[in-house]
Amino acid sequence: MAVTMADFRTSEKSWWCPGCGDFGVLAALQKALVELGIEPEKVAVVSGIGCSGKIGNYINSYNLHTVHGRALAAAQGLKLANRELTVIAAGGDGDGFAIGMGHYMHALRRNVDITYIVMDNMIYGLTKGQTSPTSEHGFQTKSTPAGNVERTVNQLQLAIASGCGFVANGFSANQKQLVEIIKRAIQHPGFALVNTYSPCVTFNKQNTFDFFKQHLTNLDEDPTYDRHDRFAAMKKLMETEELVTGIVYEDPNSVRYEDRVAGYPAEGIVNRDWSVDPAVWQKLVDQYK
Ligand SMILES: Cc1ncc(C[n+]2csc(CCOP(=O)(O)OP(=O)(O)O)c2C)c(N)n1
Ligand code: SF4
Repeated sequence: MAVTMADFRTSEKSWWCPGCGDFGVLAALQKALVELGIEPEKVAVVSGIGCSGKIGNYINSYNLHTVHGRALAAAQGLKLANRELTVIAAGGDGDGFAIGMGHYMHALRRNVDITYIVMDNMIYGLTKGQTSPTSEHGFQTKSTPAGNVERTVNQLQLAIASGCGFVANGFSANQKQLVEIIKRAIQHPGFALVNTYSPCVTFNKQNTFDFFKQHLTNLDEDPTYDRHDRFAAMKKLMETEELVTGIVYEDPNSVRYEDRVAGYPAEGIVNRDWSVDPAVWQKLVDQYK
């Protein structure tokens, strides 16, 4: 029987503030999975810590809520052991580009076949509004009353520079486009980054839904834009200060980590026979008596 949106809903009451951009990202992910016809028991969502990290609670699938900044490490391991699962890593800009930055860099170059959805609100939501690595230069918060003195992380440029074969940017208010982006990201062979502008309506009064509506350039509206051209993608990101939506770069020749490791079992480690001969097991146990 075909999967429906109801299959991916949970009974958990949402913790998010009314109007939070993360609702749109959750709905887009559920819709993308439905449209791809993937069953809930074939999906694992691995999230980090933050308001965004709660996404796993609201989607009926396998869920792993990891510690801060470690979603990618856990998600890659999970995928390598369970090759038949669709693995989605998810979290915030703070989770991914501050404490998780080391893992982000290496996941980009490793190219394990997972989809990474970042709910980018340019602030730390859960801890009540401090600057994050994507906060604008000069952005005032309670902890930076004189304005953010640090420069922002260009996470999309970093992704392309590090060899990522699928780089997209969504906007949680543009459901139609976000669903298409996530579907394509899941189908992409290798690591797929879906950064998504997902406004925090409670703590970020600068980068609001209206701000993004006014400033975003939609790449789908430019028929001349070639998403397979890595240099053009980089140029576009620099010109727009990463305020774009759509698939920014897609490598048609991406080869997954799994396919670059000689002899890597196609069926996944979890499917191997792990049973142990009772006599061998007893011998092992006896060694520790
Ligand atoms: C090791 C560790 N350091 C710090 C924290 C505190 N902390 C929790 S969530 C968070 C940042 C959340 O911001 P972001 O990832 O942007 O997610 P959002 O809440 O905005 O969705 C921080 C610093 C923590 N939980 N664990
Ligand atoms: S604090 Fe911000 S990011 Fe967190 S749930 Fe509320 S609106 Fe969303």
